[in-house]
Amino acid sequence: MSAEYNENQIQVLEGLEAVRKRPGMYIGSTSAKGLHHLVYEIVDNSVDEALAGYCSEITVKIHPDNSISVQDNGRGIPVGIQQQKGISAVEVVFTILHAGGKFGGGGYKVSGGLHGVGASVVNALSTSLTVNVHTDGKIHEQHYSKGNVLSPLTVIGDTEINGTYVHFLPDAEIFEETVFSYDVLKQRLRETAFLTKGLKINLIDLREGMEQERSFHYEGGIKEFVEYINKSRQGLYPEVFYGSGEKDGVLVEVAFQHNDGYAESIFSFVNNINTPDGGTHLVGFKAGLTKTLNDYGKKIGVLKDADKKLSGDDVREGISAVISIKVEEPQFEGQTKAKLGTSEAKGAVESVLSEYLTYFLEENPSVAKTIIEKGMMASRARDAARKARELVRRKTGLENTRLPGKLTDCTSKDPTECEIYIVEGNSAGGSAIKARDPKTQAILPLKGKILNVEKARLDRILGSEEIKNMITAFGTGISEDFDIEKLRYHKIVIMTDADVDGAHIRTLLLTFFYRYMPQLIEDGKVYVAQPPLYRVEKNKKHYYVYDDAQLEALYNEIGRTGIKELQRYKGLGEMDYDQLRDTTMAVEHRILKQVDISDAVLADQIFSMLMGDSVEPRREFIAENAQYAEMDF
Ligand code: TSJ
Repeated sequence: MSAEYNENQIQVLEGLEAVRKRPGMYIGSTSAKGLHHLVYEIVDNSVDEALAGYCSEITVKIHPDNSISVQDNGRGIPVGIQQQKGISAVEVVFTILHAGGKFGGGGYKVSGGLHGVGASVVNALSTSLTVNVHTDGKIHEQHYSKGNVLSPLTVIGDTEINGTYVHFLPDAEIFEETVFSYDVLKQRLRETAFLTKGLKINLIDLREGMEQERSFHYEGGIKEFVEYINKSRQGLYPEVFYGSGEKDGVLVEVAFQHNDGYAESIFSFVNNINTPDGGTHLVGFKAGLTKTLNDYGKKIGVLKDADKKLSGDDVREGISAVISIKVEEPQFEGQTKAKLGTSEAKGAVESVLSEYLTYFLEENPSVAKTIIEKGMMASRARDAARKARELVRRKTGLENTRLPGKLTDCTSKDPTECEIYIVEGNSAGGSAIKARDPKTQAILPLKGKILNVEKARLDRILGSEEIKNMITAFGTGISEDFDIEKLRYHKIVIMTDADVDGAHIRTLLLTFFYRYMPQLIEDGKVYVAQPPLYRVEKNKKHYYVYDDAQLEALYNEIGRTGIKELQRYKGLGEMDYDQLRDTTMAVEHRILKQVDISDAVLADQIFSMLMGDSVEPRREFIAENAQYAEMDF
């Protein structure tokens, strides 16, 4: 190793040591989420190359040792010496913090992970990383470990292709989870492919017994994304609207199609990053849609009177839409940086949408009429719902705080320490009442299945006894009336049986929260209790086991012989109340899973696929996503 390399090494350690010390600051967490983030950081570099027009295919492989390789057919990271640092651009990319992609002339960096930190962070957090650059007929290779340079960039052979290949093994000392999920990567890579029209992305799992592969390639881009979102629903018209353009340095793409449902599914992205909290681009979309449709309705004479104007909610009933913008230095706001603040984005999206939509409506008058009529129906239904809500409010005291008879409330009145357990069935409700801490834990039993809210409008939903009980117990109201400040319990815990019915009820509840009290989920107030699946007894010791993998692990630990008892709990009702307390409810022992819809696309897919009317996509979806068949969020 040459003297220069020793010097480099010191420099490297200075920068990347910080990454190894506080990985969470750079990749969000060291959980499975952070682990998968590494892949996106690398893939985003290839996506940039595709956006610059030089790359058409990316292949991601999960290797048998849970390492990942990413290969593209772009120009290859420049191998020449970079003036400023005196080392190759390749080495800059992998050893200098924040250097990812921002060198050389030409293409600007538009893609990037949530934290936008790039390849050097992945390098710092990998026990080994190898890069191969195929360019000008030569293969150049360099090896690293934990951010350190192990060898100089070396020509190792000849090649006829161009591109970059990166292979890395995440450091098991850094990550709590080191096993990649094919399904998680699949979901994200599909989304990336939708957002990058024409780019082909392959995902290949090479792990033994898990061999599978998928390829995503959408010539229609976000237009096909909208078709995908609407796959399980009935489109109101055959065409998907699409518009694209540039204004004030903001590249805009929008696509939408209405379906015969009532829910609004709008997904927005900035530089290929999902913005679940929306922001200025979403505001621009909503404004443009409402205005353009009202203007058109007025022009054709159906929305003449001022009182017939459609509201934003009316024109968005049953809409599935994707907004994708690209802007050079996006400003993000809010706690989780998931909301776009860039002010030019509003005007840019609004003007691109208005221009293309006006033209689209003129060209497709029958589609235009369908959309306007849907909006008018929504408007009438909203009036009816308002009246129904007022009626319900008066009749049931949704507004005053008369609590439902079925609720066994806790004694504390401090919402921050209060929890409500929503329990499947009256008998389990009885055990839960005995198992709870009466000071902080309230119990609300649910009778059977609640109404499927995806298939009903608000007036009918509010007719359901189970739903009314929940709303009054929570104290928040719903939809436009929802007020999180009034929430009486800061933890809402869904506790259902560990079987298919339990999973169904859980999904129905989550659908209801997602559609009518989304802030509950956004603010992390909703949890799923994890009752054990088995109780194992051996040598007078007993063990609670939460899944089959854990059972296998326990057998490996204590052996299979001499087991006195193996009880499989089919439902909460089979547990004694003290077992229920010790395993599932007692704060010091229980496992609660916080419900998280940051991956809104996935959540929406699950809800609509599992709830919607179309049987075939549902069957297909369940077959493809076995873990969601158990509806495990
Ligand atoms: F960053 C990285 F190392 F993680 C990485 C980068 C990983 C992978 C799989 C691919 C890439 C990558 C980088 N693919 N393509 C590129 N392209 C460039 O770096 C590049 C090439 C040429 C020019 C130029 O101006 O001539 C500019 C750039 C940014």
